[in-house]
Amino acid sequence: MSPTAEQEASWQERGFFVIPAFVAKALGRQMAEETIAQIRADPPAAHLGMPAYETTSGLVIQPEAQPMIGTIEAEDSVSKVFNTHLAGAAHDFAVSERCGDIAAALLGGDVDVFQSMFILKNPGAWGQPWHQDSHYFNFDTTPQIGLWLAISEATLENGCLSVLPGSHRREVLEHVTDRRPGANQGYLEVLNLDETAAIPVLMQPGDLLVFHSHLLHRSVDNKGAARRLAMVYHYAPAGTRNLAPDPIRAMQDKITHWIPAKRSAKEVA
Ligand SMILES: O=C(O)CCC(=O)C(=O)O
Repeated sequence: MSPTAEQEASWQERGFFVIPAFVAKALGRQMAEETIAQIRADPPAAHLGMPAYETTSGLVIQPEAQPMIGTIEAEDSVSKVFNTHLAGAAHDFAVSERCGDIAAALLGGDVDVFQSMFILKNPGAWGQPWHQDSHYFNFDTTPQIGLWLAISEATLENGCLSVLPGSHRREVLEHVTDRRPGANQGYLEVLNLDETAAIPVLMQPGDLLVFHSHLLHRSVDNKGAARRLAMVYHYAPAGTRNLAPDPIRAMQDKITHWIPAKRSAKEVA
C-alpha cells in the first residue's frame, strides 16, 4: 500500500500524514494485551530502582521515573516497552507488506524496521518534550521514518502528540536533557523553539501517523482518567550503519534490532 499523491504531498510539505483506520481496533488491542502480559510476567516491582530492565524474551521495559498514584497492575507504572517488533502481533504488523510499502515508498529501496516502542502514557504520566527522533539515531543515513499507531484515542486531554509542520526540513537541532526534575530517563528537549505553528494530532484507535524523523514533535501530559496507548516503529534503509561510539552504541544496541521490512527482490540463497 503505497502512499497516495495527497499523502506524498503532505510528507513533502509538512513532514507527516495520518492514515485513518489503518488497522482494526482489535489488532491494536491484541498488541497491547500481548505486551501487557509480558510486563505482568516480569513486573517493575522485581527491578526496583532500575531505570530500565530486559526481560528474558528480549523486551526492554522502562518504568515511569516517578511513582504513579493509584498503581494497581504492573503496567500502571510502566512508561515504555522497547523491542516489541521482535515477536507476536506487534512484529507481524511491523513487517507487514502495508507498513513495508509505506516506508519503502518514502525512503526508497529496501527498508528495515529497527526500533519499536509500546507507549502506555498512564493517567498522570508526563508528556515528552519537543524533540526530533533523528537526534537519537547516530546513523550514516537520514531520515528515518516513524509509524505511530494509535491503540487508544489520542486527545488533548490524554496527551496526544503535537507536531511542527514543515520542521522536517530543519537540520537535527541541539537537544539537552529534559530539565524537569523527575522526568523519565532518555527524555531530551530542544530549547527556545517557536512553537506557534504547532498542531495537535488527534487520533482514533487504528489510525496511523507517518512522520519524518527530523519533524519536531512532543506529547503533553495525560490529564485524563484512562491510558493513552500507542505502538511506535522506526524504519531506515537496509544496510544503514550506526556510527555511535561506545558506550552509547552498546546502550542503543539493546533497543535497536534490524529486521527486514521490505525487499525489492527475493534474496537468492
Ligand atoms: O507518544 C508519546 O507520548 C511520545 C512519543 C514520541 O515522541 C516519539 O515516539 O518520538
